[in-house]
Amino acid sequence: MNTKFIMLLALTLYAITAPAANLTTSTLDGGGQRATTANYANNGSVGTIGGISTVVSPSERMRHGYIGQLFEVSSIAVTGTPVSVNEGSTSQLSGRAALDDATTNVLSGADVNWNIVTGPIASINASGLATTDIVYTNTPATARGFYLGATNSVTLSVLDSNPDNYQAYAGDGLNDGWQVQYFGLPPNANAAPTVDFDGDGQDNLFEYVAGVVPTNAASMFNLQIANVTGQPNQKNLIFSPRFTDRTYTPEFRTNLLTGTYANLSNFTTNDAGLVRTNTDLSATQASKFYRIKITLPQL
Ligand SMILES: [Ca+2]
Ligand SMILES: [Ca+2]
Ligand SMILES: [Ca+2]
Repeated sequence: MNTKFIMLLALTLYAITAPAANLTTSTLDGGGQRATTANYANNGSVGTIGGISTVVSPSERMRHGYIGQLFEVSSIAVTGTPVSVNEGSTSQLSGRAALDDATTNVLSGADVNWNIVTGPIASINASGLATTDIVYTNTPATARGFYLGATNSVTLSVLDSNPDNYQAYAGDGLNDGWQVQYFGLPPNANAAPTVDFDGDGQDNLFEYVAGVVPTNAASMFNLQIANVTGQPNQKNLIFSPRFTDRTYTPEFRTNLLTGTYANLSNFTTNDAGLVRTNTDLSATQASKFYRIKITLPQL
């Protein structure tokens, strides 16, 4: 009988402490005895049957080895891992419960009932795994957890990790947030890259790369070619708008019917606000045609 009793206690102890093996235990009653002979001494113990285990951070406090524990939940705190989560990805929701006897319990995602309050969360399964929607810009999303009468919410930050994957605006080479800004939520055929919605001769793709407004015909990329006073072998290429996150490469050709554009090599650059002036220092050809290549590194 004694043997069976001790084994049962040991199993009980293991089941309670196993999830937090690094906890420091205070023993209420070691239950051991000291046995001695002429040659040796032995301090026997049936183990740390009852005690309180604590972790300072994150706060955790458990009482183990008792036959039962009467408590009420004072409050819960819930979170997501990660809190900043990519669109179309997952965040594991979980929580902690503060009990009225100063115990703090860890709550798995399955311990808590979850509701989607607002924002791009597609679903939360029975294990508390939240799956986020596809977004066109970084968007907050809030979930609420319920546990034994207590409730708390967590706000995830759903990251726009792919700028060209949103519904009908996906995969067209235009930043979805930019399309929503000017043309509203999809679908809207006017937001397509080849459309010149404002009729200024520059299509949406060009206006996006150039950084101008696609719904305002007065907003467009301008390039002027001007003489340089006192320098007959130079020409000014004056263009705007010019932004620091784009690369502007002046190109030229000497015949519009044959040949291709080549990079201008001998020129200077001067910026004044949104206006850039490239001065071609070798404008010696009888005729010379210029264009500016604009490169936007990201969508
Ligand atoms: Ca996106
Ligand atoms: Ca797009
Ligand atoms: Ca246009």
